[in-house]
Amino acid sequence: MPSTELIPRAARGEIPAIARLISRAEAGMPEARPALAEIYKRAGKAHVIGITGVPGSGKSTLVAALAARLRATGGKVGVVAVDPSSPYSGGAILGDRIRMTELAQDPGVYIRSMATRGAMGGMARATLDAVDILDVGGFNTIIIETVGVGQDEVEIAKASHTTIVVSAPGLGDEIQAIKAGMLEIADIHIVSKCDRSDANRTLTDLKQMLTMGVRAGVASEWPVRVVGISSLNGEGFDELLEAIAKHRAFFKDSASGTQRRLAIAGFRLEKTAENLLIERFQQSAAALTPALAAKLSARQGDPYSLARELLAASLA
Ligand SMILES: Nc1nc2c(ncn2[C@@H]2O[C@H](COP(=O)(O)OP(=O)(O)O)[C@@H](O)[C@H]2O)c(=O)[nH]1
Ligand SMILES: [Mg+2]
Repeated sequence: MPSTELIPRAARGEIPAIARLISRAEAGMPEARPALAEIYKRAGKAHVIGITGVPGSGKSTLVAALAARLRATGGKVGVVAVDPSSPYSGGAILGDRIRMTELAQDPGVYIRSMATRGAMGGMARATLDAVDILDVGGFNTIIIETVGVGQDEVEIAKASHTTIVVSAPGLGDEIQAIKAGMLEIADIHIVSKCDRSDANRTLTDLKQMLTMGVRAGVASEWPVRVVGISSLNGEGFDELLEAIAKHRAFFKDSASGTQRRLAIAGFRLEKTAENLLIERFQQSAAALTPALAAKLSARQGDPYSLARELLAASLA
């Protein structure tokens, strides 16, 4: 079925149509582009929450618990996981305290894992396309989970309305967010696994780190929140929901919200252009490379001038 014909079905919230559109976006199918362009025009209603943090910090468990809590408040919740190790299909998380099967059977919750191949802008482009598809499908809140290791992943989490960075006890002495440069991007910091006795230490360290940041002049209109949670026993989730609601309101009505929307649009534009550029280059390079490689190999030219030639010819 042509992608444009899937739009009305997706807009009615039909999961098979939504899933097919996301797959086509992920594959970068040129056929789907007019449909994705139309979807972009219709989207923009949902609140998008980006969640990142190092592997093992408890993101996926938290996302499942958060999705269940948000769902209980009424709206539909979509999850886009850019994390190949997400246990969403596993059935039970934390010894069945969070029943993924129950969540998975709820038509108001849709969880989708994105493949992390197709880098070079492709992943960010596809993830944000997926968010729009869910938005048009009537999902009121959309959570993007990315594993905070690569620059791209952290940037995707930043390309959301509310960015949450998760730190956990027991993963080393330091606050992990610092290493990956995630400390600055958070609107809300979460310390997960607060059922553990060493979580207090992580909370104190993180708060101290943030105070130092404020002293260094990194203050903003939004007072960054630090919330301790346990997905195991539900601790802290009321506070987390309240912080998210507050930031959502702030994002809607403030000058920094407007600025953030512009920054997201700029990021998205560049990532999409990057993706199209690389695709175009790879298509024509395949045909042009052999002749130029023969020249290079025979030392009838240097890598730089021949690369410039290749670039010029492939983008002509
Ligand atoms: N004690 C405790 N363990 C947790 C909690 N949340 C997650 N975990 C465990 O931490 C590990 C990593 O969780 P996961 O959600 O996959 O982390 P991710 O890699 O950041 O997505 C798993 O073994 C979880 O069972 C929690 O609230 N308390
Ligand atoms: Mg995960």
